[in-house]
Order: sequence, then structure tokens, then C-alpha cells
Amino acid sequence: LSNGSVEKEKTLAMIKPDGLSGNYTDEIKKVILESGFSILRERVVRLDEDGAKTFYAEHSSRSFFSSLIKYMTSGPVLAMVLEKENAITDWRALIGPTDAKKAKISHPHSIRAMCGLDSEKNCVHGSDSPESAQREMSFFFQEMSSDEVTRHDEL
Ligand code: RTP
Ligand code: MG
Repeated sequence: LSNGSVEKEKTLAMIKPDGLSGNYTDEIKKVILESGFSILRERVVRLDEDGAKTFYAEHSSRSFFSSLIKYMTSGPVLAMVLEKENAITDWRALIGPTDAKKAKISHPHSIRAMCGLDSEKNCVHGSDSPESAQREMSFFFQEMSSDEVTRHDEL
């Protein structure tokens, strides 16, 4: 960039119902900030069934879908927009593998190892691609136009 600044990227992070009810929010935010992310926005939301089904629509044909929807509607979640260079990949690396039970063995310092329980109750979410990140940020933060979400070189 002409001003020499580092090109930043945004991603959607979420603390799932078990993360909130387990009081892991402060610990997770500490890891987020210490890892160099900025928290641009945050919002506590109680997803209803329609909302959870929309958010995880890509999994609608999977055997675990109804269980996933029940889990995601069991209590409030905390949605956050994180920003940093390589935010999407780096946040996924920081949360660790989907199965928290496996994460405790293979990625003991990951967030899912810290607060997750098993292959479903894994306490956090991260967007898996730029397209997912844009869709998911717009889902929780309707005021974030796709323009704002894709603009990387602000300031
Ligand atoms: P996420 O989307 O929440 O960040 O998780 P992920 O990419 O690591 O995993 P994904 O395959 O997208 O699955 C979405 C969520 O569905 C639940 N799940 N349950 N019972 C099962 O075998 C199973 N597999 C996945 C998890 O809550 C997972 O995070
Ligand atoms: Mg996923």
C-alpha cells in the first residue's frame, strides 16, 4: 500500500452458547487481543431456529444438523468482527480443530482445547473463507455493507 501500512483482513468470530455460559468470554478476548487482533464490533445475540439454520445452512443435509441447531439456540452467543493481517486463517488456527476432544491432544494451546467439550460443543466459531466471512459479518452486523467488509486499506 502507498502509505506503507499492513493490509488487514476481517473475519467473523463467535463465542457459542457453551463458551458464554461457561464464562470463557474474558479469557477468549484476552487471547484474541494478545494475538494481535482488533475487535471492531461485538454483539450478544440469542439465535432463534431460523437464524441458526440460516447461519449454518451449508450443513443442512448433515446428520448432525438438528443437534447443531439445538446447541446454537440453547443460549446467547457473542458475535465479533476481528481484524488483523490474515485474520481468517489466523483465527481458524487459533481456535483449533472442530473436535475439541482431539484439540486437547493435538492443539493443547488452542481455544477449543481450552473451553470446548467434544465435536459439537466446541465453544467458538470462525469463518472459513473470505466469502463466508463477508456473509457472516453481514448476518450479525446488518449495518456492515459488503463494501465496508471488503475494504482492506482503510485509514
Ligand atoms: P465452525 O463453522 O462452527 O467454526 O466449525 P468448523 O468449521 O470447525 O466445523 P464445521 O464442519 O463447519 O461444523 C460446524 C459446527 O457443527 C458442529 N458439528 N458437530 N456432531 C458432529 O459430528 C459435528 N460436526 C460438526 C460443531 O459445532 C461445528 O463447529
Ligand atoms: Mg465451519
